[in-house]
Amino acid sequence: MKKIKASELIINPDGTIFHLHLKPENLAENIILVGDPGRVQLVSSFFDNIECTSENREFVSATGTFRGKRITALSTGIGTDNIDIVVNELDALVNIDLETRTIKEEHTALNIIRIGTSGALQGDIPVNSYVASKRAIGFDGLLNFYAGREKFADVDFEKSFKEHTGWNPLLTSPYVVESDQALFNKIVGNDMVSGVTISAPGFYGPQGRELRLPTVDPDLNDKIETFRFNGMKITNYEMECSAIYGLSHLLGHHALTICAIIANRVTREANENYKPVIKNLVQTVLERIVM
Ligand code: R1P
Repeated sequence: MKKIKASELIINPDGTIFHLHLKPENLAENIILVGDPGRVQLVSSFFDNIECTSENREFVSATGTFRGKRITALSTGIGTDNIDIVVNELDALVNIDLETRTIKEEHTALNIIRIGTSGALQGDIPVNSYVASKRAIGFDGLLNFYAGREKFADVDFEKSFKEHTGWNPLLTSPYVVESDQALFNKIVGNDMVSGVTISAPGFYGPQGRELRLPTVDPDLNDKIETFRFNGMKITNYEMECSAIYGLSHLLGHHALTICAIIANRVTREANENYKPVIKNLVQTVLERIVM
């Protein structure tokens, strides 16, 4: 069987995986991803007990149980480049034997739920509401580096979106990916908006924010707001969902993203004191995981 070389899969001297600093036994099959390392403590504050913790760079984790079910809370930091590390290393922890460096015969599928913050792109999505991403549009280009993504691309959606926005060819071609249907049905309730989320490769220009630098297309957010495809409209911006969905799909994991809306880019409203809104979302998701 093919051995994965040390340069391709780096294992630390203590047996933990390179960036996440986790051993296979430290990881639960139900994983809550948060961007902010400080939110790991918020998630684990609901746990019955904490079994282990880890910390390296922006990757902080805590594994424990919530009402008897084993859950890992893990921070990703910001951006899809970090998600490339997180999802590949999570997958390696369960689907690669780190000692023999070979791919395991039996595949383990993880449930990966991102709980994040986001900006709404429709005037009727209020600040403090929750948007569950039914699908995501990656402005980041990460998935274009992986073979096989064309198998699940919604080419018509992508073409229609590019036509509607007059997509600037200097920008990376956007890719469309879906959440896991079963996980979506289990976790998403009528207290959440089902949406289409854009994951942007930056917070300012890539989301149409102009401070001192103008963007190449100052009307892009207006065009995004008016885009419609088979009854779908684009609901929100954040920075990780597309890569989580795309890599999870390619690697055989179940993924879902739910974000608290902390700003509305159309009405220009924002809630700077959004922590209780996130806390409520964390509790809601944990309760639905164990249902
Ligand atoms: C930007 O401020 C960060 O906040 C959003 C974006 O996706 C980006 O990571 O999500 P988190 O609150 O989960 O980090």
